[in-house]
Amino acid sequence: MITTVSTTPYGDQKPGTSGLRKKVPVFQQKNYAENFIQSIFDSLEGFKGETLVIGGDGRFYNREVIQLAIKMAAANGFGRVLVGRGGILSTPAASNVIRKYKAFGGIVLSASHNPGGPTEDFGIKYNIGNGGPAPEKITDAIFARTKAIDTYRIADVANINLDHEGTQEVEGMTVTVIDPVTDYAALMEQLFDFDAIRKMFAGGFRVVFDAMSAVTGPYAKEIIENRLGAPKGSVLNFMPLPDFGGHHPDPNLVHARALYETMMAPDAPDFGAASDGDGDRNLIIGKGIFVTPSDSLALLAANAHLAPGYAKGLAGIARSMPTSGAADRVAEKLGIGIYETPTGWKFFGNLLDEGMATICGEESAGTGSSHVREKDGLWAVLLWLNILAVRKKSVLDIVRQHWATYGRNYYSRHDYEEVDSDAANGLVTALREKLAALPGQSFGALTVATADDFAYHDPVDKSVSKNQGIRILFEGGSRVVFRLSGTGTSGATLRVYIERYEPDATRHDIETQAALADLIAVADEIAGIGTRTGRDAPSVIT
Ligand code: VG1
Ligand code: CO
Repeated sequence: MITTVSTTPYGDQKPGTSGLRKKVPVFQQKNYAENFIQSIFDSLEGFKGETLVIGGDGRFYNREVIQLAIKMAAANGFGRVLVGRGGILSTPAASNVIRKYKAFGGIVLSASHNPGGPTEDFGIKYNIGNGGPAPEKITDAIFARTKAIDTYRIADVANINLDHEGTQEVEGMTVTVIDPVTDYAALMEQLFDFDAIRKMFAGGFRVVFDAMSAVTGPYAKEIIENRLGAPKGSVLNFMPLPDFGGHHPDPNLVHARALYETMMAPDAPDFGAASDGDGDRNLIIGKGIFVTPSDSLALLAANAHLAPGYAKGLAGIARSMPTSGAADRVAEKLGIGIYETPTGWKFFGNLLDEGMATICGEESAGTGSSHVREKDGLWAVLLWLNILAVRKKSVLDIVRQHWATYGRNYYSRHDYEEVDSDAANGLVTALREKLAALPGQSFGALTVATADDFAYHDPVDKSVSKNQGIRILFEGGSRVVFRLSGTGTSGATLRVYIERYEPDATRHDIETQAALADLIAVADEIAGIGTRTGRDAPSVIT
């Protein structure tokens, strides 16, 4: 039986950089998840009888919302749901399933790298038929709908069994539970030279992959250990847990500290990597060297032709605006296009669909390609392994050689988390008011060349996205960028991105924060970070 239930709007269901993210107790309010899911369906057209993909990163509340989404999809007229066994699908795997089975779209349940558990974070995101996050036009429509919603539709049936593969029926709609790993692993086998990587492992190359008790565990076990033959035990923390073992599944130097220390030890393995809660981010650490995500993007682009899936070369590279310019130098040398987009993977979709870009990346540890429409943590790890298997050099040597060829972009991001929202907004407003007066002003040895609030003009659909981050460019090419996070769930998070280009190879060994010290001081001087936020240091430095 299908029921129509009366409801009232909450008013706070605005999708951020990557879907709607809130604390679990917020999602547990009466009709809260139902309102959002119905608002998604109400914002779409033409899905009668079509396929919807549903899956999530296995965090606390995943199963409950998957049950709701299936019952509501049936009541709203979808013809088929594909759902990962146990409700599990990593974000890139969900993107692949949507594309492979020509689904109308997908619902991905995750709060990515944020902690999980009864009082931690949850999230719902809608992906369109190309497998990527819904563009702003759709997320704006969803938000508008959440403010007006008065009913939702749901099938009044018992819970669906998610733990056995096979097909069931819910009010005329079929629900097929699929293995979450199979299709994804097959895609990776098409892109990379598994034989070469297998040989490298057989020759004693040591890899360690930390799945952080999150969704990539089953994928990494199957691919790295079973198919590529890395010794058992190479994949750590491979059991997805609803609370990620109480940790932040955030693959950075703070939350993946143990991996970092392993890789800096004298007897370190050859290659260390980690992924986040939903499997779309990556951390790459070689023996004795952490590779910044911006450098990793540039390196992967420069070497991608060594993997079978990219042997024909790249059409172009796209990076988010705050990501360092290291990839720009590679694009210039390859004679291909480089695109600068706002933060958030949804902005890469059009460039990938049109064949303008092949590889994309963000400074926040996201890298991916045209194989899916999400960033893809394991993909980045496998591309690195493929490159290492072909070049037969250490990560350190490869990175150094890259810097020697292209110069080094010193880069760091300073996050001020859980700052008072009014203080953070005040800081940004004051900065905006200052922008016009900044060019020509000097701060010590640094002179401002240009200052603006980044606006993106999508070359494909011609849409314009304004207020995407304040950037201050200095003469000589250094810059600082300020923006507020769109994924946080409490207070505001101010992100300050700092970059300096160093062409001189004799100066490639400076400690990063030291190399950026003068810019860090000027960022504070211009924005008044300390005085406005009351913080004397960032919460996280990456
Ligand atoms: C952050 C990152 C951004 C990324 C987004 C989603 O957004 O900065 O680069 O696309 O998270 O990634 P924000 O608005 O907090 O800066 V994930 O792995 O959380 O889906
Ligand atoms: Co993520």
